[in-house]
Amino acid sequence: MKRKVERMKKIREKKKKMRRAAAAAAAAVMLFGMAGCGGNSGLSEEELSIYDNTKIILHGLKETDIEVSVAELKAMESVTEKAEAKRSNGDKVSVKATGPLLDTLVKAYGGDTADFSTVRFRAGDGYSVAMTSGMIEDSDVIVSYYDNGAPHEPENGPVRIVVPGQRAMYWVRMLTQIDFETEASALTPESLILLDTALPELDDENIERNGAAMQAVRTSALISEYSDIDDNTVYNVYMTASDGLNKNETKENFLNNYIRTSGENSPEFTGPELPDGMTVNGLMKINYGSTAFLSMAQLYEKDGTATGEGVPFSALLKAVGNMTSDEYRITDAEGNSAGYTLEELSDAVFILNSDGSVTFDPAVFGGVKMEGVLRIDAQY
Ligand SMILES: Nc1nc2c(c(=O)[nH]1)N[C@H]1C(S)=C(S)[C@@H](COP(=O)(O)O)O[C@H]1N2
Ligand SMILES: [Mo]
Repeated sequence: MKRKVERMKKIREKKKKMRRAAAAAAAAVMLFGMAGCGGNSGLSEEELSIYDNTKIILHGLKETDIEVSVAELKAMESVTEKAEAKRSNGDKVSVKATGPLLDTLVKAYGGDTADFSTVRFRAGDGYSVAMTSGMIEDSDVIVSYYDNGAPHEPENGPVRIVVPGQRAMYWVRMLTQIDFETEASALTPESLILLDTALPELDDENIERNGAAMQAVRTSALISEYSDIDDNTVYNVYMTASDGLNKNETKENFLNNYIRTSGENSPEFTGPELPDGMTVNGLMKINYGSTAFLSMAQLYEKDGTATGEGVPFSALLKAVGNMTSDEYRITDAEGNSAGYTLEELSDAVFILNSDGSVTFDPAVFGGVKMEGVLRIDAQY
C-alpha cells in the first residue's frame, strides 16, 4: 500500500512535466489513480472510455504524425504472451501481455519496421529507450493494452511495451510515442578522448538526484570542449557501459544531462531529472559524431582488456569501434604530441595509474613515454 501511495505521488509530480502529447495518457492515469485501490478490474464506463480513447503517437513512420487510440490497438490482430524480466535491482517483473506486435501496428499504416534502424519508445514520465532494428527483428515487441486480460495498472499503462526475452529496461510503461529513426549507427571515430584525463579538466557542479548530492560535469561542457557541439549531423549519441549495456540517446537528451564524476560507478550518465533506468553507470564509451570518449578506468573493469602491462593499443581501438588508420597522433593534457604508425603502436600499451592518470608506453618500439594522455587522433 505504501509503495502504491509513493508511486501515485511520483505520478502526480511527474505529471506536471508531461508534454502535451502525453495529456490523454495523463488523464487516464489520474482517473485510474483515484479509483485505483481496487486494482485494474471493474472500471466504470467513463474510465473505460478514457482508457480506450488514450492515444499514442507514431512519429517518423509517415510524413505526418499518426495517432493511434487504445481502441484501435484492440481492434488489431493481437498476441498474448507471458513474460518475465529482471529489474536492475534483481526484482522480477512478470506480465501476461496482450496487444498487437509492433510489426502488425506498423503494417497497419503501410510501413515496415525493417525500414528503420532504430525505434525509440517514449513515456509520459520522460522515460525513453531505443531498440535497434536487429533487436526488433529478433524479438516479439508487444504494444500491450492488457496485462493478465485486463487493463494495465495506471502506473504501467494504458499502453506498455513488452518484449519477452529482453531486459525490463525495454518494457516501457505509460507509452506516449514511438519514434521511427533511420540513422544508421555510430560513426567510426576520428578522435578518441580519454575521460580519465578530460573530465578532471572541466568544472564540475554539485547536482542532486533522488535526494543524493553528487559531483558531475555537464555533457554539453564535455562536448563543447572536445567535440563539435554545433555538428548538425549528430542525431543519436551511443553509450556503452563496462558491463556490456548499450544505450543510445537522442543528442538533445544527452546534452541536457551530466556525467557523474564522484562515486563508485562513475563515470555515470545521469542528471537531476533523468528517470531511473535511464542512467548509465560504469560508462565506458561514448560516441558523439566522429568523437569517441573512453574511460580507461571502466575499460579495466571489463574482462580481458587489461593485461599485466596495461591496455594494448588494439584493445583501445576495439573499445571505441575500430578507429583504423595508418597513423595516429597522441596528445597529452598540456598539448604535447607525438605521431606513430599503426605498426609502431602494435606493441604499445596504455596504463591507468592509481591516481587516475594515464601513461602511454610505446614499449618495444622505444619511443618516449607520455604521462597524462588526453587524446588519440587518427591521421586520415
Ligand atoms: N515509463 C517508464 N517505463 C519504464 C521505466 C520508467 O522509469 N518509466 N523503467 C524501466 C526499467 S529500467 C525497468 S527495470 C522496468 C521496471 O518494470 P516495473 O516498473 O514494472 O517493475 O520498467 C521499465 N519501463
Ligand atoms: Mo531497470
